[in-house]
Amino acid sequence: MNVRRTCLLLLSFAPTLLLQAQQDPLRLWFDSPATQWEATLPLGNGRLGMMPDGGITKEKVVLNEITLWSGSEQDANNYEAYKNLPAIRSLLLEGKNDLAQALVNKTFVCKGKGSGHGNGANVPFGCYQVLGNLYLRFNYKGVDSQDVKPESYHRELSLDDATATCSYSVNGVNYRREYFTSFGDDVGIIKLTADKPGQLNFTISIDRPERFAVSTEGNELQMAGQLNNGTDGNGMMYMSRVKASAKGGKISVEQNSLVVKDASGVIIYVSSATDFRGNDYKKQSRSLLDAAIKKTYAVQKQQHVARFQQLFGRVKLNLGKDEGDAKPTDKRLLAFFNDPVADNGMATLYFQYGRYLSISSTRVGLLPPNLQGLWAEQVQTPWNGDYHLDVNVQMNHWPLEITNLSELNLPLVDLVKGLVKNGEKTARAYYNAEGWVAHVITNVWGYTEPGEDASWGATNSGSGWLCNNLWEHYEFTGDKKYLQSIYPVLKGAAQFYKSVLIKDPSTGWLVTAPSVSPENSFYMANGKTANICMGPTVDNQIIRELFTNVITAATILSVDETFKMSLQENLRLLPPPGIVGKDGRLMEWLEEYKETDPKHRHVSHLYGVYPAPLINREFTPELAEAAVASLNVRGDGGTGWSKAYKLLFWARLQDGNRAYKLFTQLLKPTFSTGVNMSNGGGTYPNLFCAHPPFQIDGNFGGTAGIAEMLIQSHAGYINLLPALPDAWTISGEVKGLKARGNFTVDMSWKDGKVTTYRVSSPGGKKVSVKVNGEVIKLQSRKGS
Ligand code: FUC
Repeated sequence: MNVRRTCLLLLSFAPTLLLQAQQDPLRLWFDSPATQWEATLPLGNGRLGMMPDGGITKEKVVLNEITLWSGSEQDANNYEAYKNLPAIRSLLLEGKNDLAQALVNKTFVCKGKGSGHGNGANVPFGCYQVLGNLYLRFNYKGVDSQDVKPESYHRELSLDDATATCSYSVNGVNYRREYFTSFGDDVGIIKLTADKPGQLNFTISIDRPERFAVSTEGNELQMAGQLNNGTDGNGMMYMSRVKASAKGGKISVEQNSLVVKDASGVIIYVSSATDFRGNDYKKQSRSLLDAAIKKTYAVQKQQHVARFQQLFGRVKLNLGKDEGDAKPTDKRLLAFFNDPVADNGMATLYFQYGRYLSISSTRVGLLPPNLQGLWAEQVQTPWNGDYHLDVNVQMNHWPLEITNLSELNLPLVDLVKGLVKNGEKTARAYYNAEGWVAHVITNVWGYTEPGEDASWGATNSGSGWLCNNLWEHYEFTGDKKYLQSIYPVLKGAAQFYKSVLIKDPSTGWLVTAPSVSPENSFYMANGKTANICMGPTVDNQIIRELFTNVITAATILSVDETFKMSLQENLRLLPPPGIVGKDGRLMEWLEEYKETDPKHRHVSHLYGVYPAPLINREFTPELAEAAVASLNVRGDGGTGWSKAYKLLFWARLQDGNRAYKLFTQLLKPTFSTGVNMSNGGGTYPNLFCAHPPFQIDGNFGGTAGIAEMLIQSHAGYINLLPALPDAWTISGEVKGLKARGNFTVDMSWKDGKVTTYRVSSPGGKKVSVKVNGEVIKLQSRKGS
């Protein structure tokens, strides 16, 4: 039977064959407690996070709450800055980029303390912070604490039901703990059991590194405090309440701890809230706790799992050869690095872990995942745990549409909508321009100003790049109401770029000035170096894409005819999506500067390859070749996110084996947490991505990359297996991936060829699918 006939058959008979795509279980597991935070197990329900280390005499559970930020709203705009714009531009036009940079640094950066150079916990920019640490200190009857020798230790995070466990035995008693951050009643829950009566003896306490007070009220443990707002000290307020119920034995209060004596089962509830956006945090933490305690554990757990699986269960993946789970995850990671082809299940696990982390770290109506998703163990989180806009927060959202978690893009959409008002002020202050702009960083307080140093802080394509994420949500869903809601945001961003573009005298093209190619620098003719330039490729691509999307949106919504025409006019005057240099590479800047670091981790001039569909094998084969040349010179090194980005580029360039190589590099085992800007990357024992330090973008970029190896839909048709690496050819199945136009795709393959596939869409509509090299036009099946 040929594939085409198979497909028609599938379209009419809805086979069940494809529904069994995944092998179970999906889990991380270890045979000892965690010895570093990056080996603990991340739980999260989009608001609350818990990371238990599974300790035997002392357990530490790091707690998080996605809104817990220091800092406060500020106005860091320099309202005089625009007066310096003509002088900065003149210097750029004269080729004096170093002098232009000096002037930018003097007159065109933020006012005040900016982001605190990435250490903003005590300045108005603020920092995403750890909420607290919950400690359980155990006594084992008849055994001195230093003599406790656990047997049969097992620690596990099940991705299928978003629950962690640990179990072991001491002195013939079997102990078990089960932890989850409930998607039901929105509290953290830990259930402890011993299989012999009266064997649970431990204390429960809570603290955080600073700004906290612990008290008790009845048998409830409370921790409350107020973070620094960066001005008068009176910033965000928070509260955590801890309560426990015991089977057998008794719970009492001693010196700000709960003391459990002689119990055989205990359930601990942790309820936390902040006053972010005026929330009544005391009331919220109270009512959530009260509601949770009333429910039986079984009901609570069942609701938790059911709600989580509504999202998680949408995609199944099987890449064949999957025996790696027999080893603990840290050992499996090492084995995979040494012999990747022996364990295709590692890619399945990494892929589904990325989806798990997305579901756990954001929630519709709240905040998008930050640099560490939801999980932070410090007060001064690296880079403030903020939202970096020159790749990082965007990458955090790249897997969402294609892996069928579309609604989790909405918190980012809300965040971006919230930037417009401040972004308008920034546009006026620095460029005397219309519309709105965001530079390179933002926070929960709506920061849009440049950073405090030109070398990284002058990127003004942050707002444009964010618009790509907003647009992709429309491309995948086709939701016109949504398009209407984001149209003013896209239009405002386009207005900004339209009003700041200037004519490059040597080419006549309209370009940005000043700007930078994130965060790279180059040699000038006089031997000096600079970052500040005119019309870096990334800006040209972002603006081209944005103008095109606004024109499309205005046409769909039948609005803004005149504005649309003016953008069309502008589009003709923009630089092309890529320019090939003398060395065959895609040029990073308008001029063929020599970069100071040819292996720089940022590769933003390939934005047109991914995420934008401007440069690819289908439409611009010469530019695609130039992108290949650029990537070869850049090399396969870099930070975690940089490797993930390169994996995505290679997938889009349809080189599955090179994409796979980057995937294996991304999974290089590491324990190192010190900042490494150029030659780091890797994966911690708990499969968190290492910049280093831990930064979650690499996890999400890697997840998106695996999906792009299996399916792409940017070229007007759905391309099945566009970049399948040799390692995955033997056989595989995937169910539930999404393609642009709101199509859901299931398929299976053997020997690198698609054998069965099914494409469905809510209304059932025409679609083109490229299967085994042939583009076929089909009527898609009607289905949800
Ligand atoms: C950008 C990157 C760094 C890091 C930081 C959070 O500035 O250049 O590598 O990821 O964001």
